[in-house]
Parts: sequence; C-alpha cells; structure tokens
Amino acid sequence: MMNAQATPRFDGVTIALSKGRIFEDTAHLLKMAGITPLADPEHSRELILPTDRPDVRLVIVRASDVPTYVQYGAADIGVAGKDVLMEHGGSGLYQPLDLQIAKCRLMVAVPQGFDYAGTIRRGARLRVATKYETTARNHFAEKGVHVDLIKLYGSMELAPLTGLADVIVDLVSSGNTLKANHLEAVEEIALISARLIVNVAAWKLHRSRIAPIVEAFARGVASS
Ligand code: PRT
Ligand code: MG
Repeated sequence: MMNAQATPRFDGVTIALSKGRIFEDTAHLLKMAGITPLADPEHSRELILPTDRPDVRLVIVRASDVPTYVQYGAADIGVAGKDVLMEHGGSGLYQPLDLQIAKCRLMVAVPQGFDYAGTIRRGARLRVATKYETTARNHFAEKGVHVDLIKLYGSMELAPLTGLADVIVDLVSSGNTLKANHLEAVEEIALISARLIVNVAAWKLHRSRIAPIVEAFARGVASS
C-alpha cells in the first residue's frame, strides 16, 4: 500500500507506459478507449502526461519498471512486454489481454559458426550475457545446461564479440542487429508481445472505471 500522505491525489485512472515502440503501438488502443495524450513523450520532459480525459493520465517510465508501478498501485494499468513480465514474475498483476503489439522473440544467439549444440552435448559451461537473468537461468536449468550468467543492461550483442560471453539471450525481431554483429539465433526461448496489466487491488476496487478501458483495448486488438 502506498503512503497516502506522500501520494499526490489523483482520483482517476493512471496508465503506465514506456516511450518508444510501446507508446507508439499503444496509441491506437488508447484512441479506441477515447484517450488522447496531450503531449508527446518523445518531445516532452514531463513524466506525467495529461490526456483529453480529466479522469485519465499517463505516466512514462522505463519499460522494465512498468510492472513495478502497476504492482504497487502507483499506476492502475500498464503495458509491458512479455519479456519484462517473465523477468518481473507478475506478482500483484492481473494480465487480461495479449495486445499483439511490439512482437518479437526471446532467443539464444551465438557468434556465426559457434557450435552451440556440440558445446551443450559436451556438457561444457556456457557464459551467457543477458538483461534477462531470471528467464535465462530458468531456461538453461530446464535444459540441464550449466551456465555462468553475466547481467548486462543493454547492447548484449557486444558481449560475444569482445569475449565477455559465449552466448547471449536477447530479443530478436527482424534479425538485422544479430546479422550486423555476425551473430545467429540458435534457440527460441519465448514468443513475445506486449500485455495489458492491471493492479489486482485496483481491479477489485475500481472495476467500473478500469473495465471500460480494458474492454476498449480488447476491441482495438480484435479490430487490428
Ligand atoms: O530502451 P530501454 O533500455 O529504455 O528499455 P527497453 O529496451 O526495455 O525498451 P524498448 O522500448 O526498447 O522495448 C520495449 C519492449 O518492446 C520490449 O520489452 C519488448 O517486449 C518489445 N520489443 C519488440 C523489443 C523488440 N521488439 C526489439 N527488437 N525490444 C527490443 N528490441 C531490440 C532488441 O533488444 C535488439 O537490440 O531490438 C534489437 C533487435 O531488433 P532486430 O529488428 O534487429 O532483430
Ligand atoms: Mg531498447
């Protein structure tokens, strides 16, 4: 529960989004719900964006922070990638909708020509660089592969090129980034798309304000 005294009062629905592809791909869904942001997060420095509906505001946070804002009720609703949700664990979150946006795949990738299957067959330890530590650990544990995980916060593709790691676990959409860095995908861990997430307590207490937005998003997904 948030400390009521420290929390500025806003008696409406707060939606947490990250800028970039999530914000861009969510715009048409917001529109279906009759919500138009009054500023563009790419150009505004404001982190709380009002909308044309006085009862709805947006908060702009890092993609990996969206589940945290919604889990603790600082935002009622959010849009987060399945990758981010797997890593977060999903506690305190209701996930009513696959929004079918920001699609990609979470993959294991190696330097072109690296004998991934052979390395695993020999039972050698793999050094794995990734931002997705928990998901990667679970994946390799299920396969019975011994790994040393190296946590990175970005540019995973650089790790095998500099000798930091043997393999990476990262998102792939077109495959161009891997190709440009002489890497190739060898294994799929999960298909990824963005999900609508809702704070469990807010869903129970304020269902009448939140449900119409969820339903409008659902219509938006069905019509695209
Ligand atoms: O950028 P920042 O560090 O602030 O956070 P972020 O990278 O987590 O946010 P953002 O906005 O880049 O991504 C938000 C969400 O979009 C992710 O959590 C995914 O669910 C989804 N998404 C979909 C992707 C991609 N596609 C994607 N291709 N996120 C990142 N990428 C990156 C990938 O990491 C790799 O570096 O794009 C590169 C590969 O793209 P291709 O087309 O070259 O294969
Ligand atoms: Mg990014």
